[in-house]
Amino acid sequence: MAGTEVENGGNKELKEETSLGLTYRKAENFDEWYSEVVVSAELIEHYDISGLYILRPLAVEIWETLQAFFDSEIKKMKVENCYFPTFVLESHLKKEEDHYNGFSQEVAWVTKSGKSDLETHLALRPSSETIMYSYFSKWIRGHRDLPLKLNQWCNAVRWAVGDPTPFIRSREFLWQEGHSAFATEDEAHAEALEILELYRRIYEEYLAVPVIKGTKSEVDTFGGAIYTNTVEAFIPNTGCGIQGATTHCLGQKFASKFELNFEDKKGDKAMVWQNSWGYSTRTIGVTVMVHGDDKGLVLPPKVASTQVIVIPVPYKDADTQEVYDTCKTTVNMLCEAKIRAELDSRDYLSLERKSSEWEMKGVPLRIEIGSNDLADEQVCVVQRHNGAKMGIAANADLVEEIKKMLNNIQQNMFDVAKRKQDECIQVIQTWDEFVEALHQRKIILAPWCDDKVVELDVKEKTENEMGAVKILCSPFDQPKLLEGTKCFASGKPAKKWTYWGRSY
Ligand code: 87F
Repeated sequence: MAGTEVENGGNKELKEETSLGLTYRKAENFDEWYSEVVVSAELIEHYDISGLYILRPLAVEIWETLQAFFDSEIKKMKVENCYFPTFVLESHLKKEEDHYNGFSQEVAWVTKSGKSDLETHLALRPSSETIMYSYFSKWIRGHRDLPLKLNQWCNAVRWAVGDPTPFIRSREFLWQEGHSAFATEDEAHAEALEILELYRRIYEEYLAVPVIKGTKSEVDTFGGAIYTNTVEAFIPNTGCGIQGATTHCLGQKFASKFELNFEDKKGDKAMVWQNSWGYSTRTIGVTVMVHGDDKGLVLPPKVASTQVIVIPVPYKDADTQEVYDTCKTTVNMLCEAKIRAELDSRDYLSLERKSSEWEMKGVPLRIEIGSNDLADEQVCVVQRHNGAKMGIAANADLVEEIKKMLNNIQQNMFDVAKRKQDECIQVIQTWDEFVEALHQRKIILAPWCDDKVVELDVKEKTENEMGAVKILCSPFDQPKLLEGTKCFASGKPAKKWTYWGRSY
């Protein structure tokens, strides 16, 4: 973008001297807006192969922050990091059929080396259950080898056809995948909940995105699992739900196929209980969708690699040196207090151009310091998330003030997102109310009979009109189900409250 010349009513003008801006508006063309933001904010660059994206430093820095948090939390739980190869033998991948059949269409294969065909085809890992568990059987002998709790930070490849979306649905993504084996079923259930709570904290405490914890319906339960827990996020603009992260209780499904047996305390032969769990760079996409606006990205302070950008505003006749010096001192003061502050010292760009660039990149706070501010002994602070602008005394309290502001922004972004999510949810009782709420792009909370056939029927009935509607999850936090409540879709007795909606 730098220095491109654009025609402007006969006058050539440098584009870099104008504000950047987006072509699309979030409220009007959400999909185009999203595609434009992720590129303009320099989170990604498009790659030569469809569905693959280059993650630029801004995206990787967010990922690293989430990674640092999660990695230290799972280490407290005695999970150990490891690394298994990317390639998996066809025979291993097909060992657990339920698992393989559900996903076989998305597996990418290596079939050649140079000019010769490979004798055995190798798949690129779409997930590592089948890669790891052959070795678990080697490492688990007796009860003393349990629990075995491993995690790996890696990429995964799922060659889906259909519309790819950066971060949300890409053919290669970064994630962590955790795989554990326990002597008892109870330990597996407990871990599945403990990890889900960490996923909630990633979304709510770091990304300021409210999520709902729940269980996936039978239709969406991972084929190799006995149940799948999820944290679901909502995108108010599209009225769509999105699976944020999952923990699967695999029961003994894989264990029986991979012969994960051990000698228990009594000396009897027993089979392990397993979980697998993961979250991916999709987290970044959800954050962009929830918080972004017409000026670009809006980053929650906790994950923003630059939290405060300091911009000198020199005037021609004024003392420029003093302005620059004050800016530098301010940046140093903030950095000493562990605030991630940076100076924008580029003297070839206007204030307007710099401001819109940092706004595009979602930097939570912008401090502008000019000669007038020096005279008034203050600095001008602009908040990215709500545009609020205010003068703050440039004294010893400045650092504390900025810290407070960053904390407030983090909380405020969550509160606003939570309010929007609440507004987006509609409680319904009947089919007519369901259809009406769907037309209003609502996420629906409805009493359900818990019958798979009914879910599939709803999916089919809604397919043409507005894109198939499915169950997002049955929330752990269940509203009271009054005696005699009927399923909105089948009229049979309702068993639980369930969230329905279109989904990414
Ligand atoms: C696509 C192709 C092949 C999802 C796939 O969720 C295999 C798979 O196994 C596949 N898509 N899955 C399920 C992944 C289950 C589980 N694995 C550990 C996770 C989290 C990390």
